[in-house]
Amino acid sequence: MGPAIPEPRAVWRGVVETFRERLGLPADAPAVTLLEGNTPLIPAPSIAARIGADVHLKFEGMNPTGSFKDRGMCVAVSGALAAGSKALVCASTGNTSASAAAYAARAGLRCGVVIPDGQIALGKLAQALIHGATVIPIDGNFDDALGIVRGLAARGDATLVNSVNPLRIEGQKTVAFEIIEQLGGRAPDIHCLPVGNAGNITAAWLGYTEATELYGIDARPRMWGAQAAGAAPIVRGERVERPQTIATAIRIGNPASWQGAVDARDASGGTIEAVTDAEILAAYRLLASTEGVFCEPASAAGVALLLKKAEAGEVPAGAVVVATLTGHGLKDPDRVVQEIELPDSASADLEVVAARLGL
Ligand code: AN7
Repeated sequence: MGPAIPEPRAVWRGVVETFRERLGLPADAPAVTLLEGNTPLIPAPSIAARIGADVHLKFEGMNPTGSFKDRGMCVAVSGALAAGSKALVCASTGNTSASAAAYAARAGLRCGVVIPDGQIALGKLAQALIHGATVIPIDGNFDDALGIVRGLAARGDATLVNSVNPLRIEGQKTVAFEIIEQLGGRAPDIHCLPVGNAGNITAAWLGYTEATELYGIDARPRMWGAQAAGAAPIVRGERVERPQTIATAIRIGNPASWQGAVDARDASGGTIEAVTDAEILAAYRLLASTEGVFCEPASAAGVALLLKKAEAGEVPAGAVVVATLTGHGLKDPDRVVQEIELPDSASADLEVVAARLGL
């Protein structure tokens, strides 16, 4: 007899089955799942040492389609199936469309996607197309696209799966449950994350709020939201007609969950502030080069804000900080190619290679 095959260490059944009691789905809703969720909470010792706090990265880029959207999409698509819907629609800066397309393929539903032409990172567009979505690029921005799909959904033609669909928020709130479990039964002191359409900050805050009852914990984090300086309507207190930023995921001028973000900020004693593209890219590079974690530019915005506030002396010593990294770095190959220098070719010779390596 050979050695015994070990039991699986844990059986993860995905967001819908794990949290079904708390998601507001009809009891007979099927679970459409790609086993999303259960993403790692990765310690960030280098950033921690730099700012004198206990920093962890909730790497949502480890979800099946490479972003946090899967956490809410699985619930929204499960709900759409339960309701007898035949088609999904969404507007997107990229990740929502990738996720919607994948879950639609899984569920056997049609998926229509409306995007701002030329403003979607290549990896995300490729995902939407390979999963079989019908993609319509428009000569407008995300906010225009959202207006169009809201209109389609209102006509009853398809289920809207942007985060204005409450089931998206229900699914995304589960990130807070996982963080509390992964921190050993406590909430962080501070939770940093990027803010675009503002569904995610709304959802995370809802999760922490529910967790006070679910887990009997009495502390919720301060929510620190980061908007890109060229797309910072909540910071400025007014719509931005022509949002601009290299962080295309959060190039949004009129967030649908604006009020949810303001409520999360105020109820948590937190803040929503702007970071420049240069600050976003510095955090993006720092995460990759010192922590070994490669996220997409928008995902680095929360860390950029953390670094900025640490610089200003606004991060209490020893604070437990969680930063959500919302999407994987491979989503946006064009950006990373602009940030690196591609190496010249060398002859296939050991000595030449050794010399180039400085070995
Ligand atoms: C990587 O895909 O809005 O504040 O249409 O892709 O909940 O909008 C994406 C948003 C942060 C902002 N990080 O989250 C879309 C879309 C990444 C993102 C955000 C997005 P919200």
